[in-house]
Formats: sequence, C-alpha cells, structure tokens
Amino acid sequence: MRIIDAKVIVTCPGRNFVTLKITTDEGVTGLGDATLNGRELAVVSYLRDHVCPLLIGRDPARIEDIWQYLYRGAYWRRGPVTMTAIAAVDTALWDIKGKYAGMPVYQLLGGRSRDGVTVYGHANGESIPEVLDEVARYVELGYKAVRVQAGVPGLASTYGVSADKMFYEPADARRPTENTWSTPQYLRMVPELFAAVRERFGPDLHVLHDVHHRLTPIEAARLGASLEEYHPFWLEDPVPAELQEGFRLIRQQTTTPIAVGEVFNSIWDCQRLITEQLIDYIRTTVVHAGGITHLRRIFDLAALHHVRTGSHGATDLSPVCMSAALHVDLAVPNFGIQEYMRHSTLTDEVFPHGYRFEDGYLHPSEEPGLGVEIDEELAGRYPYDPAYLPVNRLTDGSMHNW
Ligand code: GCO
Ligand code: MG
Repeated sequence: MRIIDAKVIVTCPGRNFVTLKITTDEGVTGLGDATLNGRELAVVSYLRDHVCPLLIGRDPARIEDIWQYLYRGAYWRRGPVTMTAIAAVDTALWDIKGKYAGMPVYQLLGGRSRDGVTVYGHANGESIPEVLDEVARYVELGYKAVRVQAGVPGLASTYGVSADKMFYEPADARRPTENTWSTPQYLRMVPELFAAVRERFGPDLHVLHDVHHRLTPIEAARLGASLEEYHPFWLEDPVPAELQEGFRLIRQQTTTPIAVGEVFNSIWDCQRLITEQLIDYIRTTVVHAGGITHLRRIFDLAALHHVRTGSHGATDLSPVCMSAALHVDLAVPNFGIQEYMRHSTLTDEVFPHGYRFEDGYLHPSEEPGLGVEIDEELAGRYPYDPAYLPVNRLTDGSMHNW
C-alpha cells in the first residue's frame, strides 16, 4: 500500500478546524486533526508546503518510521506547529491502519482497559448561583465530573465564563479581546464557589477547576490549601509551566491534585513534572502532542510515576481529535479523566462520528479505524474565518497570562 494523496482541509463551521486527509492507492483514507487555535494557517502551511509532498509514495503502515522521519528529519524539533503537523499525519495513519485491519484503533493499542471513558463537562456562570444551576444540568445528564468556573466579582469578564453553555468559544474576535484580571478578587471567589457546589451536590460529584495559568506558585499553594476541605478532583494549570521547579513549592503546601499540560507538545515538556511527581494528571492530547504514537509514550512515562491522564478536550480540538483521544483513553492503564466540551450541531455534521455519550461516559466508535469522517462538501461551504483567543491585563494595565 502507498500514500497517493495528502490533503489539508480548512473549514469554519462556527469555529476553525484544520484536518489532514491521507488517501492510499487502495482507496483507504485516514483523518488527522491539525487545529492550533488562533495560529491555524501556520500548521496549514507546514503541512501543505513541507510535509504532504514528502508523504507521497510512502508505505502508510510504517507509522513509527514516518513519525521519526518527520520529527528527526525537520532538524528543528518540537514546538506547537511542528508537533501539531506531525500529530495530524500520525493520527491519519492510525485511522488507515485500523481500517485496513478491520478494527477500531483501541484494539490495535492493546484493547479495552475499561468499559467507558469518564468525561467532565464545563459548568460556568457569571455568579455562583448560575454555576450551580449549570452543574445541575450536567448532573441530570449523568455526568460524574464537572468543571466549575464563575465570574470574578468586579471584573467585566472571566476566563471560562460565557453566554454559551454546553459549549463555548474563547477564540471569539478578529483581534484579541482584552480581559482584565485581579488575583486577590479571584482567590476570594474560588473557595466560595467550591463550598456552594459541595453544599448543593454533596461529596460524590467530581469537581474540577481551571486556573488557566494565572497564579504564582505561592498563590497557587494558598488556593490549593484553601480548597482541600472540598476535595477537588483537580486544580488545572495553576501557574504557567515553563519554570517547572515552581511546582515543588505548590506540592509541599497542598494535597489538592494538580493537572498540567494542555499547551505541552512533547514528552520533553512533561518529563520533569512527571518524573519528579510534581503533578497528578497530564493534560496532553493527540493533536498538540505528536499524535497517538507520541501521546502513548507520554502516558507510559506518566504511568511509571503515579501520574494519570486527563486529556484536553475543548471545542478547538476537532471531533477527529476527540475520536482519537477516546481510543487512547480506553486502552491506557493509567487513564484518569477526559475533558469533553461538546461541539456545535454544525461541527458534528461536518465531522460525522460514531462516539457517543451515555451516563457520564464516552464510548468510541466500534467501526474500523477512528470512526470519524469529514463531509467535504459541507466543510467547503464554511471558509476560514480568522479568530483570536483573548489577552489578559491586570487592573493597572500590565500584560498578564490569559
Ligand atoms: C480547557 C482549556 C481551553 C483553552 C482553549 C485554548 O481547559 O478547556 O484551557 O479552554 O483555553 O482550548 O484554545
Ligand atoms: Mg485548561
């Protein structure tokens, strides 16, 4: 079998998605997600101009070799653009291998380690009572885990809070929206939010929260300690993770579990946090961490160090990525939880897929491969529409982390 075509499809059914479609001489096709929110066209060019031409004529069965060829062959290693492009190729090749074998991809990864993939949804609201009503909707739908984000009193807008509820779109403007941030006000709000959630929903619901890289280690330690009595499932991205020794300080001060890694793109970004047991959950996912091949390598390293998986699953990761993530989640021994932000109906129509939600769990498709396709005709009706994530400033105007 040989690769005869590698095509990049850009579509905007409400938000932008980049998809790689690989076709073989036997007519088997495979899909890979290549969406890098707000920087989409950089990956499109990397693929179209530098990767697709190199794929033609290659044997699609040689997934590991093609991965190494693209990684080592670029000379310029790692980085979100490179690793997203490699991920798209890798994912498409796993899809092809599954179709060729007549098996869902999770079977090729060693088969099921569990019955279903526990997912968490996003409950958000301007005020704490609004968040509680949103949590109630998820609980009614059967969710066992919910992420809670509330508006910070005194601030015009807060990360994770939006008018849309079951899904929301942070990349919402042609030029980045400017948000304002106040750490003292935020640190007062979060324990109140957790107290209210526990009071209304009791001890069993798993409750998560995303700090979205806004604190320093000492502030994160204080927040973690103040939440312990409400036993959060995790505190996500408490600080930006470039300076990883900062996590030791958080660790020494609190038993609140820590989740990090949605912006990481290689095992080398995760290595220290994992091997020094500075985190509890690793958030890397298929599209931004080099595909199924590389993600599995990260998860295996994590398994050796008591770190469980908690893959990123926001709306900017397409149904192709979600399908692939579910196959990995079902197979790995150290699965923890999967984020599941629902896509819009239109996105689901552009990417028909067989995964399904039932009683708090997602189940991947049983079809051969990943079980997701793209309706190219429909995709073609929604051309690329540039959109940026917001930026964030402190109340005195200084740039902060969004
Ligand atoms: C999450 C993430 C997202 C990101 C988004 C950026 O935990 O779901 O933090 O909300 O901000 O994926 O593109
Ligand atoms: Mg996050």
